[in-house]
Amino acid sequence: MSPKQNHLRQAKFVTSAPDIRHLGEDSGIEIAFAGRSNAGKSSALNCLTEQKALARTSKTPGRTQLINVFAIDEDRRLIDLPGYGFAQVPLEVKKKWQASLSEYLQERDCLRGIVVLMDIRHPLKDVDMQMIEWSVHNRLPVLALLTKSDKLKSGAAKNTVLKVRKELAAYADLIQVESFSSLKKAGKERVLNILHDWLGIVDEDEIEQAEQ
Ligand SMILES: Nc1nc2c(ncn2[C@@H]2O[C@H](COP(=O)(O)OP(=O)(O)OP(=O)(O)O)[C@@H](O)[C@H]2O)c(=O)[nH]1
Ligand SMILES: [Mg+2]
Repeated sequence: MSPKQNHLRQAKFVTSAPDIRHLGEDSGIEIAFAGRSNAGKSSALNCLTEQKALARTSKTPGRTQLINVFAIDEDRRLIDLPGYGFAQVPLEVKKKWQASLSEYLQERDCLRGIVVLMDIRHPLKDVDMQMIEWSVHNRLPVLALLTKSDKLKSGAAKNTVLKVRKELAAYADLIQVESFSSLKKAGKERVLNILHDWLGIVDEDEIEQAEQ
């Protein structure tokens, strides 16, 4: 069932942090969007929050080099993480942002789930597997989101989803796999359901029913 109200629409930009010391208090709930550069993280955030330019998107990989924080309300935040695994960036810059990324993942207690975004045409690269295995190791739920599904015919896209599910079957208790297109808004409802669930947002209707 889809959430009647998309609470992500309330998301507002809070800050761009170079490292976790510049983030706000480690309380409430955070959901992080991670993935290789150019995977479509910022585009997905804009699509899911129904805001055209909340997160900056770019044709140039490596655009998001800071930890961008978007608040939904006082207790809930979405985090746009710097893209990983992009080679054509000066080594010093790359090292610095990989360090802030791994620090965020290791130390942020309020992190409740990670969306690992992968271009549906190139899923499960080594760096993606590292991210997924790290999350599973830390018992953190993962949504493996196969982005830019509009680039494949629907049969091919479905096959890729099935293939990726099969490859990640060992971690099925913690991992969900979905296809997604920011361009076509495909898969949006399913993703919103998962994120509302992680954020602990329950439909008011459901609460009423439970109380009766
Ligand atoms: N066709 C298509 N293109 C997309 C989709 N999502 C993103 N793109 C394009 O892919 C490119 C990268 O998108 P971004 O959202 O900036 O990617 P990112 O993961 O935030 O990249 P970094 O910030 O560099 O890590 C842009 O040119 C987007 O327009 C999609 O669903 N379909
Ligand atoms: Mg980005």
